[in-house]
Amino acid sequence: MKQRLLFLGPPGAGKGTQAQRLAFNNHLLHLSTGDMLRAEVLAGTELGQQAEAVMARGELVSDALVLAIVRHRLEDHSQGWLLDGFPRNLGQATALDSLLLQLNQSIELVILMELPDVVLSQRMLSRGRADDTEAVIRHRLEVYHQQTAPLINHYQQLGLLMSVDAAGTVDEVSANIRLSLGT
Ligand code: B4P
Repeated sequence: MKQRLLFLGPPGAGKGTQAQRLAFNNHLLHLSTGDMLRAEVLAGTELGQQAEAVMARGELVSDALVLAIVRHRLEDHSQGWLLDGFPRNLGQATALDSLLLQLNQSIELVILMELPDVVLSQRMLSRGRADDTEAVIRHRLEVYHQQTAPLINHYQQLGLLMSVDAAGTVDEVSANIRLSLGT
């Protein structure tokens, strides 16, 4: 089993859902930038206050803020990890590459979860998180296609990308991932 993985894909594809399972079953550190940002918001920290309005609009929190959180967690952890929802643009991907170089680590696999926009919207609407209104969902999908989707090509060129069909039940998608990983 690979030890250093990224989960890439549009909002609502189930990255968080699947990353949590895979990390738990394989004793990997699960780092979700979305969860970490929501925890900061809940705790009312300065960082959380800065992130709250940006998340509510369906936009990306600043690279510097997100990087600070990830750096802190990776520096303290020398074993396997699974990054979920990070990087989300080319700037974050480049920053991650240099951080990993400093830590003498490298990405072993990028799992891309693929699902049509219409299904993504339905999933997010039924999830009902504060940032899951119709207008915000539409904007998050636009931001994904503009800023995050270029990472697909980036990791494909590096020979790290593995695509997985994210349609079906949670168990079916988990099975797709396990099959692709050969575990
Ligand atoms: P995230 O927390 O990363 O959330 P997400 O992309 O919306 O959802 P995910 O793909 O994880 O789907 P989930 O498992 O919940 O981001 C939230 C916000 O944080 C961003 O918009 C941004 O503002 C900010 N942010 C995060 N990272 C950032 C970064 N690096 N840089 C800048 N800003 C950042 O699944 C969705 C729903 O579908 C759930 O209800 C789930 O139960 C359901 N579901 C899952 N799998 C299913 C299945 N197979 N069938 C049916 N339902 C399913």
